[in-house]
Amino acid sequence: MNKQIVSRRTFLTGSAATAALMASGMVTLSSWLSSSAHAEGTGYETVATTCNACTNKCGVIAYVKDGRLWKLKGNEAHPYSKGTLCARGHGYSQIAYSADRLTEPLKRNEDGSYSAISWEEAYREIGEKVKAILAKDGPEALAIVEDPRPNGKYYSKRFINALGSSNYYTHNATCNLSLSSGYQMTFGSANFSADIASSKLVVFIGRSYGDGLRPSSVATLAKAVKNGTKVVLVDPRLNNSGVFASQWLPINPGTDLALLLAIAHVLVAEELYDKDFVAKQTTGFDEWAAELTKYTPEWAETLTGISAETITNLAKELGAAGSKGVIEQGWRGAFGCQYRNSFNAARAVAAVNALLGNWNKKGGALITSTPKAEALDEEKFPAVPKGPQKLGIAEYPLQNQDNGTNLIVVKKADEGTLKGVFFYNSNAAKAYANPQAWQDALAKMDLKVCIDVQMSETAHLCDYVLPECSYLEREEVPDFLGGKQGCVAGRFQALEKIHPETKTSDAIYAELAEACGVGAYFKFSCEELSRAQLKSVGVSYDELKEKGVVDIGEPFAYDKVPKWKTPSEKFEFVSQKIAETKGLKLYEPLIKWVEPKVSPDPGKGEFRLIGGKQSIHSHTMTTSVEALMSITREYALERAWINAGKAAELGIEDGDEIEVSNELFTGIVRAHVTERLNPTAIWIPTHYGGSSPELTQGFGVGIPHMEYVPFDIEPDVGSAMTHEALVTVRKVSS
Ligand SMILES: Nc1nc2c(c(=O)[nH]1)N[C@H]1C(S)=C(S)[C@@H](COP(=O)(O)OP(=O)(O)OC[C@H]3O[C@@H](n4cnc5c(=O)[nH]c(N)nc54)[C@H](O)[C@@H]3O)O[C@H]1N2
Ligand SMILES: Nc1nc2c(c(=O)[nH]1)N[C@H]1C(S)=C(S)[C@@H](COP(=O)(O)OP(=O)(O)OC[C@H]3O[C@@H](n4cnc5c(=O)[nH]c(N)nc54)[C@H](O)[C@@H]3O)O[C@H]1N2
Ligand code: SF4
Ligand SMILES: [Mo]
Repeated sequence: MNKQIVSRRTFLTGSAATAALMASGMVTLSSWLSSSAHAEGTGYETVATTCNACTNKCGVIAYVKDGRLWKLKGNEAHPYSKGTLCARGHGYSQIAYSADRLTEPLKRNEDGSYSAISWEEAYREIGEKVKAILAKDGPEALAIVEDPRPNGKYYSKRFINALGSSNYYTHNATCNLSLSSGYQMTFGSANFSADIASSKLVVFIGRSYGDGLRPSSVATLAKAVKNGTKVVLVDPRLNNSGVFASQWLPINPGTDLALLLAIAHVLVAEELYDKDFVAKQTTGFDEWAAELTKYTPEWAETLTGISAETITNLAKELGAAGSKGVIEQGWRGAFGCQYRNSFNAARAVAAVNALLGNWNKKGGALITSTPKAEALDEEKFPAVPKGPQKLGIAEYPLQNQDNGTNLIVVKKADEGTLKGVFFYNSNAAKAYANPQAWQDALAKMDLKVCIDVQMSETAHLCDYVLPECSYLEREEVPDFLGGKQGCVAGRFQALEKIHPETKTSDAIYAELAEACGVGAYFKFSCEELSRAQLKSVGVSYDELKEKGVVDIGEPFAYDKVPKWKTPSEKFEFVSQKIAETKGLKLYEPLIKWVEPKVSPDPGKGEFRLIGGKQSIHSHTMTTSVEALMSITREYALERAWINAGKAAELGIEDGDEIEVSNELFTGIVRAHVTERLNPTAIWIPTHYGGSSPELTQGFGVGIPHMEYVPFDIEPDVGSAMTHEALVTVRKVSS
C-alpha cells in the first residue's frame, strides 16, 4: 500500500544530524551537537516553519540541502520553542520519509481491506454520499472532528459550515474541555497563564512541565526556581517536574476538588484572602464562604489522603504569598477532562486564585488576549451562512461551545441521527473515548472520511482515507498566538512533495467542497488567504515567511482590572449562567464537592487506572516513529507503574509481566515498581497499545489506555472522564 519513493536508507545516509537522532534515537548529545554545528553555514537553505508533533506547534527552522531535510532547530522568535525543540519535534520530522506513510487515496472494501482509488473517484463518491445525506437527513446529520492545526481551524470549520452544518468538534472532550468550560463559568475566558517567572509559590495540580512538554515552559520554570520560586506538585505520581519541586503531595486521584475547597476554607476562615479584590471584583462570596465552612482540612484529609496539617500549611503559605502565589492553570492531567467533578475542580482553581487576589498581578494568574485576523474582502472570501445549533449543546449546556464535545458524534451516530463524519488530523476512534464505542457508532453511519498522513486506527474505520502531505511539505494559514506578547507564526513549505499523490489540506477541502456542491466558498488559494489575513493585522507576508514569527500589538500590561466576560461582568464564585440554565443534571451555581464517579475498593483488589504523557511521545501518533520508539524499547518506557508496597502484596517485582484488566479490556505489560506512585492507582503512559498493523513501530507495544475507559460523558459539560476506570492487576510471569 505504501509505495516508498524515498527509501529510509537513502535518507539516513544523506543527512547526518536530525537523521542520526532519528535513526537510532540513541546518539550522544555531544556527537549530535557537533554534527549539527557542522551543518551551519555550508550552503543550506533555511525555511522558517512550525512543528506538527503536538498542539504547541513550536517555531522551527528547517535546514534543507538538495531537497533533503538536514536538521531542525527551534526558532528563537517563537514563544513556545524560544530556540529549543523537544525530542518529539526532532523525531517526528521522520514522518516525511516514513515507510508507513499514506501515499494515495484509499477506499475500504467490504472485507475491511483497502484499495487505491483516484482522487477524482474519491471526490465524486464522497460528494454523492454527502448530497444524499443532505437530501434525506439534512445538514445536521453531518459532522467534522479534528485536533486543530492552523489550516484545520479555518478550512475544517468552513467546510462543514458550507455544507449547512454547525457540527464542528475538536479533541477537547479528552483534553481540556472541563477546564476551559469551568474557567469560562468563573472568569469568562477559556484559560489563563500563571506568571511563574515572578511567582513566590506555584502549586501545580496534575500538570507536569517535565513530561507534557512545551520547551519554553520548562525553561521558564527552571529559571524561576533558580531565582527562588517555590514549587509544590500535587500529583498521585511524582512526575518528572519533581526536579524543580520542594514538595510532592501524592493525592488520591480524582480528589483535587476537595483539596482546593479545603485550601479555600482555610484562606477564608483565617482571613488570609484579598478582601479588597473580593469586594470590588467578585460576586457570590458570602454565599460561597458559608458553603466552605464544611470543607475543613480534616474533611479533605479523608478524601485526598493528604494530612490536614499539610493542607493547612499549604493554604497559609499561599495566603502569605498573596498575589505572588498561584495555582497553575493545568492542562489535562487532573481536571482537563478526567473526572465527574473536573468542571468544579477547574472552577475551584480559579476561585482560589481569586481569594489570593492574583488576577493580572505580577506572579499571579494572567488573562492575556490572542490577536486575530479582521474581516476579509467579502467577494473573495464570502461569509458562510450560520447553520442550526451545534449538536450536543442542548444536552451539555455548560460546555465551551466553540469546540464542542466530539462524544456527541458517538451518541448521535448510535441513535441513528448522525450519518456522515469527517476526521482531520485526528485519531478520535483510538484516543477520544472507548474505541469499541467509536467502532460500533461509526459502523452505523453512511459515510466516514479520514484525512491523515498514516493509516491510523481511525482511518481503519473509515470508508475513504485521503492522504495529506506531511507538515514539512506544505504551507498553512497563519497561526495567531496569545500570551504576554501576542504574535503570529507561519508554517511554510520546507520540502518538495515526496509522494506525488498526496495533497495539502486546503486543496483537499476546496476540491471536496466542489464535489459536494459548495465550491463557491473556496475560490482562493491558501497563500491568498494568508496574505489577506496578515494584511488585516498589518503584518507583511514576506516578513513572516522570512522570520517565522512576527509580534502583534502591545505587550501584556500588569495590574489592569481584567475584563470579566461573565454575565455579571465580575469574577463569579456563584455562577449566574448555571443558575439560569434549566435541566442541569449535576452542577450547581455554587462550587461544591462532587464525588468522582467511581472509587477503587482495595478489598476487591481494585486500582484507579490513570495515565499521562511521556516527554518523547505525543498522544498516539508518534508511536509510529522509529527514532522515538527505539527510545521506548531501550528504556522499556511502555511499562505500567505500580506502588512498591502494593506490588509486594501482589508478589510483583520490577520488570515482571502483569495482567491489567477490567470488564472492558485485558492487557499484558511489564511492571515498573516504584515508590513514586499513590497506592490506589496504576499509572500508564497513554501513548501505547497501537492496533493499526500498518504502523509497524508502535503496533502491539504496551497497553491502550482508552480501551479500559467506559464510554460515558461528564454531565452538563461533555468530557470523556478518562480516569473514571477501575482495574485489577495480577502477576503473569517474571
Ligand atoms: N510529551 C508530550 N507533551 C505534550 C503532549 C504530549 O502528547 N506529549 N501533549 C500536549 C497536550 S495536547 C496536552 S493536553 C498537555 C498535557 O499536559 P499535562 O496535563 O501536564 O499532562 P498529563 O501527563 O496528562 O498529566 C500531568 C500529570 O497529571 C497527573 N494526574 C493524573 N491524575 C491526576 C489527578 O487525579 N490529580 C492530580 N493532581 N494529578 C493527576 C499525572 O500523573 C501526570 O503526571 O501536554 C502537551 N505536551
Ligand atoms: N490514548 C490516548 N488518548 C488521548 C491522549 C493520549 O495521550 N493517549 N491525549 C489526549 C489529548 S491531551 C489530546 S490533545 C488528544 C489529541 O488527539 P489527536 O491529535 O487526535 O492525537 P493522536 O492520537 O496523536 O492522533 C493524531 C492523528 O493526526 C494524524 N496526523 C499527524 N500529522 C498529520 C498531518 O500533518 N495531517 C493530517 N491530516 N493528519 C496528521 C496522526 O497520524 C494521527 O492519526 O488526544 C487525547 N486522547
Ligand atoms: S513541544 Fe515538541 S513536539 Fe510539541 S510543537 Fe514543540 S517541539 Fe514540536
Ligand atoms: Mo491535549
